[in-house]
Amino acid sequence: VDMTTALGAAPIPSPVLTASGCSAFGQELDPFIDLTAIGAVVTKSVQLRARSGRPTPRMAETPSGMLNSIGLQGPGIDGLLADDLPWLAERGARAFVSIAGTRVEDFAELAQRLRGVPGVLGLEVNISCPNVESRGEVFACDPVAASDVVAAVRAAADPAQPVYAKLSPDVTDIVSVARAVTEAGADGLSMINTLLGLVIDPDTMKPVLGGVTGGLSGPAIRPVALRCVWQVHQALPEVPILGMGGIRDGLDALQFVLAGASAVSVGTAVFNDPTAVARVHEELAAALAARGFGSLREAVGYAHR
Ligand code: RRO
Repeated sequence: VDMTTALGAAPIPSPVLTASGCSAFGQELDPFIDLTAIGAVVTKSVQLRARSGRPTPRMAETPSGMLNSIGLQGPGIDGLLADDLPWLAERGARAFVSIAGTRVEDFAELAQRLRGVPGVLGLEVNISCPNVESRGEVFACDPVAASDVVAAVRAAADPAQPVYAKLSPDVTDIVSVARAVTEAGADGLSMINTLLGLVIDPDTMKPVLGGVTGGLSGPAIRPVALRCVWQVHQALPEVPILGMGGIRDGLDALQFVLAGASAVSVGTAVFNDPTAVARVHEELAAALAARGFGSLREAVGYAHR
């Protein structure tokens, strides 16, 4: 099965990528998988300045998924450019860099700083982190605010680097957000970020997370993510979709492809299995072959036809 796909114009040998936030900058997975064989390492969202994030505890497991309130912990763009991106480039791994900010200008400056950086395949514009200081900072919850960020990033970014907008499931109509950011210049869409949730400890009778609410990931959100991919592909069939949300095996990934995703990210599943990204690639290839597909491309959106 021909598993090649593309993010924008850039061809990649595998449609299976890491998901932002779950494998840092790839270093943690390097002992377990060949980072050059996966589609790309999607990095943890980077901001202009280094941040320590929200108070701990900031991860909580539930029977159906994981809740996090990390709060954008990270090295900042200077650290990313000095250490993490050279580390990936030296190994020949492709980086899809997630960028985040609180102002439109922050996003534009980050895109500017990443122009022409070796190994940087493209940008994932994180306008949907649920763990920000105010809901007003979740640009993806408002089509106009979301488009302003995407337009600024597209204008500032390297023309050779595709710009994907990462959308939030916490909206009433994800298709209108998808349409707005696409019209603003997004080359593709990443769906979905985590779903806003809460866990209370019955013993302490208080919220488990230091940040109170958090983003829910893992199997619990898979049908929500799949529904988002389906609705957006139905409305905007020409727009490439990087699908994510609870994918842990090849048949999960297959569902996202059939719904319209031309690539997928594996996030929470790596915590149980650090080989998950490579394993999902093999299982997806086998699942496509077993269903008579000669290539991944033939299967993208098949469930709509
Ligand atoms: O760092 C986080 O708290 C975080 C981010 Br930036 C995000 O986009 N999604 C998420 O679940 N957590």
